[in-house]
Amino acid sequence: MTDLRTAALDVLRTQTIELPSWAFGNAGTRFKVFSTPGVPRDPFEKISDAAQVHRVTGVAPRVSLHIPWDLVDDFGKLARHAADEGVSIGAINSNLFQDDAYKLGSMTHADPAVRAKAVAHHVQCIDVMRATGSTDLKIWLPDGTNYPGQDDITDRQERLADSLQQVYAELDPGHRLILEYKFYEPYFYTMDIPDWGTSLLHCLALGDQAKVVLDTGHHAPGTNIEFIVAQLLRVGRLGAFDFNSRFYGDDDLIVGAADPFQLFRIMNEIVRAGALAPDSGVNFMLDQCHNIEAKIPGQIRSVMNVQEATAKALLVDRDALRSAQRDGDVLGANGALMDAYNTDVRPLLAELRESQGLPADPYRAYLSSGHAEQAAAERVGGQQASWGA
Ligand code: PSV
Ligand code: MN
Ligand code: MN
Repeated sequence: MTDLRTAALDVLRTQTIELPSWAFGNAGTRFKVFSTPGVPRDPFEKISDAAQVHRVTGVAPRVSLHIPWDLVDDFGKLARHAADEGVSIGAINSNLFQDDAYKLGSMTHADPAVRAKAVAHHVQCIDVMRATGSTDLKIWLPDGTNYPGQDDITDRQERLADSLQQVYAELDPGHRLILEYKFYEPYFYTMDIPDWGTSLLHCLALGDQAKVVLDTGHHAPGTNIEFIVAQLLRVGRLGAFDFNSRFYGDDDLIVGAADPFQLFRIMNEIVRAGALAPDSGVNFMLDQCHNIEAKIPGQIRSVMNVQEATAKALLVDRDALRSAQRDGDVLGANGALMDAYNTDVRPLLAELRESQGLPADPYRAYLSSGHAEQAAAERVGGQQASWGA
């Protein structure tokens, strides 16, 4: 156990988690967006708030941007601001879901002029990557249809493949195109990238710089997500996670809140494959909205939940697990996993943080820092982020 603990601490020291800029603005559902005092008024303040999370956790050094939500005149200045705050710019998310032209599709649209507009938006995003030092272009394709017969399923795939190819051709050598899937919403009959298989097929056709993004909220209830993780890791195509949790649909709740055991099972596959290392090519991102809870503490809690699931996965006695599996010892093998899952890892994580000069409890440290009160006093008219933006 001591060796496992020491080895776990060594790996945990290298873990990083990327935060979404949109988690710091006001968010809501299509029914209501609640506003919170002190929310950021612009992308610069979103980055400053993300930096607060990094300051107390030490493991959240990057911030994903969403374009055009985070559009600024000078992206070099935004990147410098991030650096001054001790963080950097992570994935650049494109946005194909808030434009009237895309009602019947964007990259899949029957009209070549609409497809060209969608491709041009990605060229703009790649320019943002160049200006900010970002390496990941993240595409979630909201295209789909609502009624059988509305459009030709295969033609839409061909048009999508062509549009993606045009975007891919614009990437620089160090860039990646990471492609997300989602089984429903905003369309309800077909989505053009509904599942990991479709995303993977497009990535394989594009080339080595294309990888799949797995958003934990984007599957049918009951889907075995860790199986998908294992499969994508096998073929070197798991590019990133969008972590969140869900009870029903794409709820975007705090990761690990609804089903901490699922998060542990996912991280167990990651650890098994050695995919936690910073050079593994897997970007651990959050994609969440804090509709009713405080935003910075919500992100801190999310980061801590990922750390806890990771620590538990690192405590799995792999030798005992392997030998039980080899012996066909069903309950012994399951027990090896459950022993790790049932371990209280909070003391281990407190030890880790203190050894790095960080607060043992980042959540409490932030609450007592006075930052929230100060932001509420200084900022008036916070920006509405996410769906209503
Ligand atoms: C879509 O549901 C999604 O998961 C994509 O990643 C979007 O870009 C993001 O949510 C916005 O919150
Ligand atoms: Mn997502
Ligand atoms: Mn989503």
